[in-house]
Amino acid sequence: RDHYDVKSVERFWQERWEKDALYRTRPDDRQKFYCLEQFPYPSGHLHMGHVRVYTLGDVIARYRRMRGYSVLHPMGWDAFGLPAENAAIKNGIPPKISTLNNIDYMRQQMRQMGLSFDWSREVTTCLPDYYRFTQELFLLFYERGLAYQKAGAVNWCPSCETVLANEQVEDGRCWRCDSVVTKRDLTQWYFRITEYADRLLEGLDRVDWPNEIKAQQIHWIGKSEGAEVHFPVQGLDDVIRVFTTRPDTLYGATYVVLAPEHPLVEKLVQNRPEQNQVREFVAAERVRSDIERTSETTEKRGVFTGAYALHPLTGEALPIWVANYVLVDYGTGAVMGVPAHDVRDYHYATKYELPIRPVIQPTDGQSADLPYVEPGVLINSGSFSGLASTEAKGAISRHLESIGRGKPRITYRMRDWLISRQRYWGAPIPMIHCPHCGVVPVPKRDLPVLLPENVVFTGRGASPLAQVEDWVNTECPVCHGPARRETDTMDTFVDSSWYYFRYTSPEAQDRPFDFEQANYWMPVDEYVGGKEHAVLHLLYSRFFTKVLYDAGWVAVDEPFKRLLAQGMVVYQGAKMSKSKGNTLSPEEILREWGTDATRLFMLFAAPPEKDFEWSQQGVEGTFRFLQRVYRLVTRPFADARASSPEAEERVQRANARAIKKVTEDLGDRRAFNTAVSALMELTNALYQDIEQVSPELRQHVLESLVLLLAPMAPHLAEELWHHLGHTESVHLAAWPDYDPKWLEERQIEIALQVNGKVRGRMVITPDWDETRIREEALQYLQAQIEGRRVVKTIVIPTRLVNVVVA
Ligand code: ANZ
Ligand code: ZN
Repeated sequence: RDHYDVKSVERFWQERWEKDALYRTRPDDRQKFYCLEQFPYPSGHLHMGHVRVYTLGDVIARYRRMRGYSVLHPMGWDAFGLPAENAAIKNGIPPKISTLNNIDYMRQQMRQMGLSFDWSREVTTCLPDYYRFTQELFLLFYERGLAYQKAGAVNWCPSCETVLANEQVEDGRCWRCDSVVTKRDLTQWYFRITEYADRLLEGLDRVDWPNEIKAQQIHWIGKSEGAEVHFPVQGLDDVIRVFTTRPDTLYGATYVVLAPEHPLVEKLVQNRPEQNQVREFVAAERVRSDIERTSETTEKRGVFTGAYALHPLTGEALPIWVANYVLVDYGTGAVMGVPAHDVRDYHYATKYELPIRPVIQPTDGQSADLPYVEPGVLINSGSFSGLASTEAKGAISRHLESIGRGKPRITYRMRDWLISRQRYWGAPIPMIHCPHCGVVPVPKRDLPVLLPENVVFTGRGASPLAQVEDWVNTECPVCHGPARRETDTMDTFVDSSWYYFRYTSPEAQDRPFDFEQANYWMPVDEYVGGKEHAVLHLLYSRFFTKVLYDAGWVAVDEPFKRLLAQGMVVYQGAKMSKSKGNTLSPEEILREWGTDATRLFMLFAAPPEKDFEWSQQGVEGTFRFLQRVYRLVTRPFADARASSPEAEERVQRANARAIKKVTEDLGDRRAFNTAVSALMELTNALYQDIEQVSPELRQHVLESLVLLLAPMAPHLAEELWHHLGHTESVHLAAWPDYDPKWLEERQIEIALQVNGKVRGRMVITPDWDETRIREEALQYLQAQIEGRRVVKTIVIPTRLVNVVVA
């Protein structure tokens, strides 16, 4: 046969691998390697992005297994979340049923891809045997003072009908549905991630991640060093505390601004003529989204409160304003206006005719255009005049501290993680509200707090759980009086913050995971996933791991040692999406080309971190390549022919080169695309010379071709491995090795003759074949044979070329 039947070969081996439980893992005394791909949300079908991530992870896992590592390569389902609940509102199918159906279908698709997962470790976050531990972890956070309830303005997605964490608001829009996010006042549960801000920054130095993602996390955490300055309110006991990164500009402050939501606003305006105007302004601004309020193009608006604050060093009375450009949840929610040196303040002061007072001058003494935002030398700043602004920052902060009117302060942009959701399909927050005892945790022995199933999905108002009376009404675990359950569920990002621990011991019953197993397998050595989770999942998981480390549960405080952030799958130049009508169905592609050709093309067409463009010709090309490999290995050989030492040397060299290249590319370089090219070169080289090598060498190099192919085209490799006479799986075989002598460049000088007379010499290396030697020699001798007819060219590869001319 010159064409192998892809479908039946692939199906045959998939069934066999499953039957033999080939990818089951147990800790042993080999070096471990934990290879993980982000688990999918069970939407119903795999998309091409999934096919790409799981292919990349699978290649890495298979390669490490063959290198002799004990490899953990698990898969599971991030199975809670809004889409299943929205579907229930639309079609009445309970989220649990639709989710489990989707999982069955997608698991089947993954099996068809021949992925080397250890399915005995499958984890499903929406099942009670998982979410009881999500709840237990919530209780751990609560015990450690890291879970708390707080009232305040929160992000609200009007279309998802739930609150969102700050990380889930992208440019003022909901990460899930793109609606503009508004604000609501609610009491919600938070995780105190801000307590870990510095450690989340520091830990980035110890992980091998793309700089781009590290930079996004650093920016998100947003550490800002400066000072808090206290401005006493004239006539009241209150003090306005402002946060500034430029205490050196303090003498240039000409007014003070509060955020519309600042708690002092109401008190300041009481019984003043300005009160109604201020209240109207505040009410109007509060309903605006942050995106509207802070966008560059939004006009800076504000109102005077009628009240004054006293400058902490000069005692001057400065007007207090309320303005839209000050955010309540950054710094202290109040700023000092320094129009001469801050762009926003400059526009604001110009608009409302507030004084502009320069206090920083360029070091060259030249006068600068305002606003002048660079560092310089202080002027008009009392005894601090003449100091450089960098020194003045510290000097003024220290002085403020010594007189009790301020102190150095660090502010972070990151906020605590808001984890309550007013939705059904998530892990219930295991807390009870008792009229006598207050908020009481559900005792561990009462976990899980099961999701009730008799629920009406309306999609309106509070959590659907609030309407299930016999679920909500419960007994207080402390006083045994009547009490009510918390009806919010947890953000699904809580579920995915610890699933990689669960994989290490999915059967653990008395705690979320077995500490010993976790310590054997963690950290994840290679994590493959998308860039879109840079400040969501990847930040939350690092936070969780640090908390577990502090609790003494695990020995690592960074979960993912190495991160491979794969690019997108594009088709006709655009990111694939349903709305663009340019989606590809993995089902059809896999049916038409088979798994191996699809995998190989994805690996070949682009380095993993770059976008990958799907093309029909591309996959056809890899399909043909695999057929060519099949024919090469399975063709009958006539052993009678004499072997040629030159051909054998070329084959040895081609083999050694390919092994070296593929080993490097599948290892630390992760350059799968060039690994595929190396296999193509080896295949070509073998086609040239395979007939002229000894049967032993032939068997040896065909085996190494098949071994190198195994991580990338696992089915064909398995088929060919058995064809070559093996009975064990190629995926348990050892990675091929080579003798480095075959990589040494050996140079040979050969004589160039015209009609038997030596006319020159040429240096070649042993990998040159006859065609190349002939062509280069003719080139070299061009002048000597010019104008004469070449009758024939005799090539003796190790010695000479003789050109016979008429
Ligand atoms: C006075 C000043 C003078 C400022 C100057 C800047 C330049 P980053 O780097 O982002 O931390 N600010 C403080 N809290 C704010 C809030 N809640 N909403 C809006 N703006 C706020 O920026 C810190 C600076 O942003 C602070 O320093 C403050 O303005 C402003 F020549 O104080 B500055
Ligand atoms: Zn009670």
